[in-house]
Amino acid sequence: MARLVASFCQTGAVMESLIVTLVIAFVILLVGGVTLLGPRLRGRRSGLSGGAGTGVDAGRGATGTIAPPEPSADQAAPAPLAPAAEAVAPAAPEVERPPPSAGRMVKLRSRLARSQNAFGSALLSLLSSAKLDDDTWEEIEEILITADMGAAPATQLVDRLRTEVKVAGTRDMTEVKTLLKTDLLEQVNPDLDRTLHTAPHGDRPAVVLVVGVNGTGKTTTCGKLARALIGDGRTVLLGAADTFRAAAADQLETWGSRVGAKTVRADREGADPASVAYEAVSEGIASGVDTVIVDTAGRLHTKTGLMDELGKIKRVIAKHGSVDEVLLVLDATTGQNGLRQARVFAEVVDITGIVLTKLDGTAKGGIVIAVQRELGVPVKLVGLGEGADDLAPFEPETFVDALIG
Ligand SMILES: Nc1nc2c(ncn2[C@@H]2O[C@H](COP(=O)(O)OP(=O)(O)OP(=O)(O)O)[C@@H](O)[C@H]2O)c(=O)[nH]1
Ligand SMILES: [Mg+2]
Repeated sequence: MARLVASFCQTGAVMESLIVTLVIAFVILLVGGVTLLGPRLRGRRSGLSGGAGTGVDAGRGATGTIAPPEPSADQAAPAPLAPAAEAVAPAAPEVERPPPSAGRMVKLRSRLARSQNAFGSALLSLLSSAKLDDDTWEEIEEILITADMGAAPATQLVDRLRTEVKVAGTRDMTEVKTLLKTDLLEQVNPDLDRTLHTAPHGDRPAVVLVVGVNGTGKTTTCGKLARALIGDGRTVLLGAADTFRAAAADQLETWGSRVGAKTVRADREGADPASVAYEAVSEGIASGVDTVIVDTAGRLHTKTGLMDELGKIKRVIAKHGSVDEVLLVLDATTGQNGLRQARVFAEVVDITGIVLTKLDGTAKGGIVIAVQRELGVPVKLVGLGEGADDLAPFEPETFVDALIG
């Protein structure tokens, strides 16, 4: 019995030490497991909560690289939040600073020279031909007419040049070229007053009304003109009196927002254009801008409708004071059609200046001469491309130089 008890006691001690060993092994395993798994779990958590799922985070999780120590409380808050806040904030629209308008035509001269090259070189090659007889002079006249100069000015110019060449008794090309330039310049009429009246009258802004048929470039011209004026140091407000399509007001607003000019527009399509124009001038007065530019619609179902509308716009704006400029926008590529349009507009509104657009895309620069004669109104601005700053004050000398080279 005593031997049985002793053996039992011995087995109990062995069991006890076995249990203690097992408990120690279990604790070691538990601690080791937590230490190994901890970084992995933390790594995955940072990728998900960051939301960005950056390659760096994903890589950490995948490779099980030990995560950097958690930042202390005072470091934690601002550092990761700052870039996130920057990314969420809406980007403020960037307001451009357009270049001033002076000297633009000289800068854009190459556009003009490119498109008018055929005209100039054809004239010069005829003038340099061995025999300057009746047929040659007739051909010269034809070239001038083809360039949309108009029959009467073309005949006048040829008659004059013919006499001058005869009197001078010269066939020297430099001299003949000078004579041609002088005669062309006279037809373009450098003495016309081409001042664009955009300066405010005391506390009232100058008002510029832009008219013309659809597609000629009215809205583009309003936008380019606003840029040019702002480039010259003026403040401008735009009035979207083309209420035919909401897209027309959007187009104008886009131009304005690029240079920080506000656009007054109707709250619905088909609103009364005259009241939008009136509102624009009222707001221009209230906000103290220098110039208000009003864009109008070019398409109406009937000619009478369009003309009545323009007449009304002008009358309504005039309640605030005078309208300083009524600019008729003509597409230089439309030739005789453009002249017909000019006549119709001139019957309804007193046009004070012509904007000839798309002169970069036609060899028919003679339209400058024809339209000035037709309306007795000067070309004040020319469009020489689709770029934002491709609108230039018209300079007769630069124009003729570009034509003849
Ligand atoms: N190449 C060239 N394109 C021009 C010039 N001026 C305007 N355009 C283009 O002519 C097209 C018509 O211009 P808009 O300003 O929309 O014409 P709009 O007279 O306002 O037309 P509606 O609003 O439909 O009556 C646009 O594609 C302009 O980029 C220019 O001087 N040269
Ligand atoms: Mg338009």
